Amino acid sequence: MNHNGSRVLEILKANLGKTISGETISSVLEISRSAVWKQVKALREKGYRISARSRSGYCLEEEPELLDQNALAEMAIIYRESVESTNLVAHRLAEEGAPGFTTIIAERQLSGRGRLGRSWFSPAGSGLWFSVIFRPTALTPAAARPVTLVTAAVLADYLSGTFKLPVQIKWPNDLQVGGKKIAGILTEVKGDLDRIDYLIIGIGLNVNQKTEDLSTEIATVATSLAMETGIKIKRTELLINLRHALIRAYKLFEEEGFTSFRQIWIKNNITLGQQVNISWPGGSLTGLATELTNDGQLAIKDDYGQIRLVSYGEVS
Ligand code: BT5
Repeated sequence: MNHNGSRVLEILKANLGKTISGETISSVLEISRSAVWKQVKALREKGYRISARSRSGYCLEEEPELLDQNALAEMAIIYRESVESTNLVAHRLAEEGAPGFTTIIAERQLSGRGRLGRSWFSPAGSGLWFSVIFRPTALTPAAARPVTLVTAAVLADYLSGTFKLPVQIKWPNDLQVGGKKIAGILTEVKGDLDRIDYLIIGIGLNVNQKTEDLSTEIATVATSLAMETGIKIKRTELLINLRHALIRAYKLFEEEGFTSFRQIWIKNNITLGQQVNISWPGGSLTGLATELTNDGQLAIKDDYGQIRLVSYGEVS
């Protein structure tokens, strides 16, 4: 943050919850009103919740809950204030030789990625946008496939237990509460058909967003932990705990396979037993989702009573 930025912030903090005019700030700091506005915009991008009213002025509504860089450094988690996508940074680090379980978190992503070229909204000050590098040594690409389901199972189990929320998995990688998306997973792989070089597991979890923070595109389909629990959550602590749970899970998955996670996935899912339509680039299928196989495929009983296995796609 530049000098003017920290001075504007200082004044807003000293007046927490109160509106102070742009004119006052500008005369105290001896900078122009447009310079004040510029700093306010920059602070907002960092995650400070500052309201602006055209006649009366600016108000820092509450102390922001920003990621604690020192605590993250102590846990060897790589922090960036703003990146295009943590998955992209993770790819770069992995190419440079970063060890397995290297984790990168950003306060904000400028072009957060979903699957199939979709985008992931990642504003500052509200979510956990992070990626973990996983370097399995004993897994073939085929055997590693369920890693996204393992991630979903661990997240659902951890979040339901910790926040007493019905966090449910929609096959394969959506986490929802009450039918609204709270988290998504994007797994990317580098390797060839026989061998994995590394996997990047990217997780986006909405934490402290309020209803008014959700951009219009996702306002009706998304939710956050704070919206569901009514409490403001310490993201740094949540990240450290989640990462711990995930790393333990990846080690176990590599040693023992998908079986124990399959049970957890099944316990927390909303897809099995439903009539579903699954689509993927180039095809689609309608039927009853009857089972999750040992290797993470979804078994669909189609209208002719035939069982078909699907390992990738979109459920509706
Ligand atoms: C996903 O894709 O759900 C995977 C999202 C992974 C995001 C993480 S953040 C850290 C890492 N770095 C990245 O660049 N990405 C990963 P998909 O199933 O394709 O869902 C995308 C759809 O979810 C969008 O088209 C929107 O409808 C919706 N969406 C976008 N942002 C959202 C948000 N913040 N909360 C809820 N839904 C959202």
